[in-house]
Amino acid sequence: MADERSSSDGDFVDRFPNYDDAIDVEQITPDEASSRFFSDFVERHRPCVIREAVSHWPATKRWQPDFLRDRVGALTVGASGLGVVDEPVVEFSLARLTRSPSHMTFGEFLDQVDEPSRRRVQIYSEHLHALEPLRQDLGSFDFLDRSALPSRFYGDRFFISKRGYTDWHVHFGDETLTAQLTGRKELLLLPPDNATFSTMLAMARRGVWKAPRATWSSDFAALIPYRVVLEPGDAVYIPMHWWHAAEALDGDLNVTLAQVFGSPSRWLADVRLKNVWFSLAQCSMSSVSDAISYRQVRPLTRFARLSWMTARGARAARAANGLAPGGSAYWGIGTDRTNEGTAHVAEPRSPAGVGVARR
Ligand SMILES: O=C(O)CCC(=O)C(=O)O
Ligand SMILES: [Fe+2]
Repeated sequence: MADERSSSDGDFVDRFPNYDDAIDVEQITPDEASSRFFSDFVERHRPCVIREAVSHWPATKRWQPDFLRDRVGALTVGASGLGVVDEPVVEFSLARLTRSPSHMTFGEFLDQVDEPSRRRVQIYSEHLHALEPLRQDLGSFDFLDRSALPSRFYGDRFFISKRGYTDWHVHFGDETLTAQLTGRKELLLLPPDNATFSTMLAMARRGVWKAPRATWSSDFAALIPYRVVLEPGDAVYIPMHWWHAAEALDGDLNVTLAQVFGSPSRWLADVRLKNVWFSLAQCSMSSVSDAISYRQVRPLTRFARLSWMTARGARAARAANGLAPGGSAYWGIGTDRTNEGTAHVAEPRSPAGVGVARR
């Protein structure tokens, strides 16, 4: 079942239960996406991979080490709340907001990618402007007007690495289109049923990648993942509430750009609805920082404290990290949308387009 064209050389994803029986994520062409993306996937909460969705973006051809070194090698990457790390990362983890940065130039980062003794190195940016000089190398999705659908939590996220691994997590408030620009990336996904959610919640608290096989519960061992390998130019739709993990393959430079968009599913994250079992309380128990992803939900009194904590976390991180010297590139700890004062304030959203209902 697993995609024949690409065997994994991953350190992590292929250790997941039932990896060999993984179910292929359904694949469609960009043309098919124009007519089917919303009706067959978004509205049904089904992931899909749109092959060659962004292969017209110049980045998918140009963003190789020599080109990047030449164009942005001198950029200082305040290498993020994550720092330049060689451990797996967990998206939305509070740790990345508070860890001290290790500034380096992008060129120095590329040196580390080249360094054979360094198996894994990764940086993460929630700021599209981080690679501002190369912005013209990015484009849009033919089948989705993102401008009509204002982004929510961390609208644009770069994952740049050698063998980078993002541990299992779930997006509570966002739909994501994750586009592969350089190198291959393997993703596993799990559907959003109750059994999966409670099993994964327990595991993710500790870090799924850290759990030795001997400690797996029978519920965890029974999970069967969906799997996809992205080639440069492909994009995968990760529906809200689908747990996922991602690993960069092959040991070369790997660049992924994840972008979010709105959809009718957003009401599923609205904790004001009594029957929403993905409650903020449940979410906050998994990790306080997960609650950040709720900041577009109108603040409720009983959640004010949590919001305040996350706003404070963001402030502390900004103070600890400062802006990268010599530019506005601001790596790893957020976009202007995470600045203090806005972290817990929900902006009224303008009406969404593309057949998207507004609550
Ligand atoms: O590319 C990665 O490492 C993580 C991707 C991801 O989690 C996302 O796009 O939401
Ligand atoms: Fe994610």
